[in-house]
Amino acid sequence: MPSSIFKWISLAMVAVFLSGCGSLTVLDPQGPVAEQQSSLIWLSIWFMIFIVLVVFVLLTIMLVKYRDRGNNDNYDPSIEGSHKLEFIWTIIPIVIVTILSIPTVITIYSLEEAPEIEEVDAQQEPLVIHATSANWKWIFSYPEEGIETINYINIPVDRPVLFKLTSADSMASFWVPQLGGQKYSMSGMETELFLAATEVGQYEGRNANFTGEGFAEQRFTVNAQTDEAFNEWVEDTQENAPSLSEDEYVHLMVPGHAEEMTFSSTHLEFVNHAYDATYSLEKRAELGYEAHSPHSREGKAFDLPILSQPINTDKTYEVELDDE
Ligand SMILES: [Cu+2]
Repeated sequence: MPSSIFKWISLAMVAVFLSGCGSLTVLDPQGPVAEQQSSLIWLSIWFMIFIVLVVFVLLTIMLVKYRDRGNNDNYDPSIEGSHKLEFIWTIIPIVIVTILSIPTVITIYSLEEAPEIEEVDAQQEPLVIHATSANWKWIFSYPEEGIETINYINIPVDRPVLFKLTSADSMASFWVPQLGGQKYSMSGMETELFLAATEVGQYEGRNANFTGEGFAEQRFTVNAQTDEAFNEWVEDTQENAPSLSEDEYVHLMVPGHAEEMTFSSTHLEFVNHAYDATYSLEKRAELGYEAHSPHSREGKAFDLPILSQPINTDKTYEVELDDE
């Protein structure tokens, strides 16, 4: 019975779409940047649904009205040189693209500015956080506060955050779906991204650009907190967290994962990867680490380290190389 098979397939598809993906976080914005992006997505979707509907209605009319009725004596299929028709099918796509591009361009330009937060009376200066990607972890520096975190950030709500993105090695993509994004981070340069959260909560962030073996776990947590909680955390970190030595920092340059860490100083004191694209490669070489082909028949050359606080600087990175 084809119809009952069709019914079961549809049901299975609904189940997959509802369960597998979890919630569509992109369409659940928790800040002004993500809100602008999600309204642009919805605007485009509704406009395109409208176009698809018009096309299908016209298709149905054409199929019914001009169907073969058996009296085709006067039918001449060769129409040529109709300026009217050519004008119509040229102008319609131009109008569609124009309607889609105007709000898109306006949104793109407005995302380059610090977002305005409607809930507050006085706009605060953006909080600056340097976000550095390194295979396969995220390093965050708060230069004004003089603190650094690995794989998580705390931010105050209702205040714009200016992320200065760069990478210690591979190009990565900084993405916090519920707050907005994404934007690429590249070594030897700096890209800027404004985000803001208007609701207290925990948001998932991740690398959205495939960078090999450990990519899937290159995630971080964004904790949006009240002003008081954030300031308390900053003070507590400045007083109680250990400082980050360069010796410890270079171990973060070795590909591998890291647990959440907190420091009372930043790596910007010894390197800013936006101005030094080869730092991580030099430091890896000093530690004895060499890149190994993931396609090697020998399997993994070494186990990826999982660094935790305090970083084990005794760890050596012995690498077995292929014979060839
Ligand atoms: Cu894709």
